[in-house]
Amino acid sequence: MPQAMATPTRMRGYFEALLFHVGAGFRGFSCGGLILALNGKGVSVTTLVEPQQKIDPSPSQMMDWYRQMVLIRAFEMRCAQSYQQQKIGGFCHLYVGQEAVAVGSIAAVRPSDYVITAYRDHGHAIARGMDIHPLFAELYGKKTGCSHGKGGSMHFFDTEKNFFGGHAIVGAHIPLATGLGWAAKYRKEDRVVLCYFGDGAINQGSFHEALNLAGLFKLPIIFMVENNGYGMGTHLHRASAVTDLKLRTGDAYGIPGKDVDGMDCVAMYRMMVAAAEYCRKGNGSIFLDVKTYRYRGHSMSDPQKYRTKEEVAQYQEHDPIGRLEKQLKDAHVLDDKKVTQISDEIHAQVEAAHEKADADPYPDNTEVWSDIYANPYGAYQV
Ligand SMILES: Cc1ncc(C[n+]2csc(CCOP(=O)(O)OP(=O)(O)O)c2C)c(N)n1
Ligand SMILES: [Mg+2]
Repeated sequence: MPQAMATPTRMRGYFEALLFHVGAGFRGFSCGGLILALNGKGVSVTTLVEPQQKIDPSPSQMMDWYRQMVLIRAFEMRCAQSYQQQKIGGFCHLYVGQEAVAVGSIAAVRPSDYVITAYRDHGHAIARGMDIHPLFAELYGKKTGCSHGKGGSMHFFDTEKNFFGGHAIVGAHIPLATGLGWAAKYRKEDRVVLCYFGDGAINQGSFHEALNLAGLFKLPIIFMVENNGYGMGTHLHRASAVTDLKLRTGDAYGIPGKDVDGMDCVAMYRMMVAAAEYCRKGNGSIFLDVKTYRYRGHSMSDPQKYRTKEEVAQYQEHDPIGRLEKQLKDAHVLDDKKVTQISDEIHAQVEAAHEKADADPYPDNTEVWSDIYANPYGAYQV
């Protein structure tokens, strides 16, 4: 059927779009990068954030991102192997395919900024600069793990690096991000919060409560949905009434939204530079609908009956690592020989960290009683 043909569905779409714009005319209007929102106290005008197209990352920055993405992927492939060898207990959700999101975004902010994410957290931890040995140790339940072997795959954590996890319950960490944003603003600290979550979290009540408060208090938070199209085996179109996710935050919570190509590390970086600047200037929060894709199943135990191999292959053609590799080759800073050298180095690094963690001791039995309650006032006394 020709693209422009007016089918009943298409006609209904036009009609709905017309109604939306007429409705928007009464609430305010949007055009030319401006959002005008009417509220009870008058009119507030917010300039929409545009990606910083003029910012060209240097070849050495891009090489650094390339190495990070190759490291994340090699780490994940080793995790898949270790899971099959039953070295990893509990769930294990791999980040393969989504590497450019964590790497491009974290590269655009400062070490003092806060990072918090959901359970698919391996990529964020590595992009935040965590060493991979305590990560393997955490997966294997070892004493040397970043959460003393008691958290596992979904609970990587490093407060010294301002990485606040690793959270298993869908949407539960989004209010924590609002709390981090509130703390930064209350203490007058120049920090932004990077909060990542999946498209499955968008329909949780916690998402809406957290965004309402972030919008109300104009908190410096970049809310990022890693929109990989699926919440477990359910496609976004089967779970969300409105699938253009940025429409759900602007009018509702006064938080402007943008789409970003999450398969392109450079695009991700440019958008994040602008988003962080917007937040640091005291404008409030930003919402990014980051289009990405996971190549592996939801978790290691997913038979993936809800999608075809052809669909996965289509996305793999736009692989974020391959894309950055091509950009670097076009810029003559990378060639096939160097690609092989980097790959060999990183695979050796991953194997060494895995072997070390595998040989590490398990925690003592007494560890069962520690890290249960935070008690900043000393031992509880009756
Ligand atoms: C409150 C809650 N409900 C259900 C689950 C089970 N669950 C784990 S992951 C998941 C899907 C989430 O998908 P999405 O947010 O898109 O993240 P992705 O796995 O794609 O990264 C569900 C329903 C959970 N962990 N928490
Ligand atoms: Mg998803």
